[in-house]
Amino acid sequence: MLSSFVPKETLSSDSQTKKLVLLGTIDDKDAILQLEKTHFSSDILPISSFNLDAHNDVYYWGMNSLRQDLEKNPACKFNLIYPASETHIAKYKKHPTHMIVETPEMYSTIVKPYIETQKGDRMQWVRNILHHGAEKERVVFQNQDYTILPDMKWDGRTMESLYLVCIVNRDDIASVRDLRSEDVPFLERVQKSILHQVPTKYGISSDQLRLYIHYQPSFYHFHIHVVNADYTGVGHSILAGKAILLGEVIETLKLLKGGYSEKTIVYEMSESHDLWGQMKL
Ligand code: M7G
Repeated sequence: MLSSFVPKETLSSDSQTKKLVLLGTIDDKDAILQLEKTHFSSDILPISSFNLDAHNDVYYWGMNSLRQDLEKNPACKFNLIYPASETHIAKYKKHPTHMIVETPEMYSTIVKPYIETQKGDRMQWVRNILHHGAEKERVVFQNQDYTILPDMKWDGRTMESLYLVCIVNRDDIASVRDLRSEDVPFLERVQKSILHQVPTKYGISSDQLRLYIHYQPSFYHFHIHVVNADYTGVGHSILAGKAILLGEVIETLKLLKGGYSEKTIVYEMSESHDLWGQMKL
């Protein structure tokens, strides 16, 4: 499938994170191909040839090519979305970002009805993991509360960029807005379990894990991002205005009688988001 990809437009290109997102087609249907240059492996010196641009005293610089090997030293990680919908394309296209001040009224009149429209086909990958054994060989741990597995963003090998996604088994929590103080014991149980299971599996200490959720998320089934605290190469994913730490959510819930639906939330929204037209001031 990948070899039939015909690029037609660059959706985004980030020189800092070394990511390129292309819109193209495969058999005349839209496809999104994301490429991310992989982290250097320190075990092997991968330089195959080089040009020296200049040197001065003890300093030398130039360009080099790398010896690549698909198993031990791959050049890139790819993510392919095929067929890609208009919503997928909008998500990956660079658009200006705005800060939204969402009041409880805006949530109940604009956002909640929108979320109801997002629970269909877009959530199929979540149902596949929870109920149909998808990615089952990759599951790190599961119990009656949740399933945790490598996020599709992670290359599965570089500990510095460890990125897991924890999907809860409850389908009554579409987003943080559905959480109430009664959910605190559930969230604390999940948090405690993640902080035990992930260090056991990956040999990282529990205080080196950043646990957060997104508002707005792309997918409205409650899930927690579990990421190496040192990893900052995830763009907007960890920014204030997108990520809320799970620990903060739990502490806030202890103070809010009616839960997150009664709180004003400030967050970012891209002009490409379906809700943007209705949320702008
Ligand atoms: P989000 O906060 O809803 O949206 O997170 P975001 O993509 O804007 O962060 C959903 C998370 O699930 C993201 O980190 C995705 O990379 C991850 N994810 C999405 N899909 C479709 C899959 C999948 O099929 N498998 C796995 N393992 N992770 C996925």
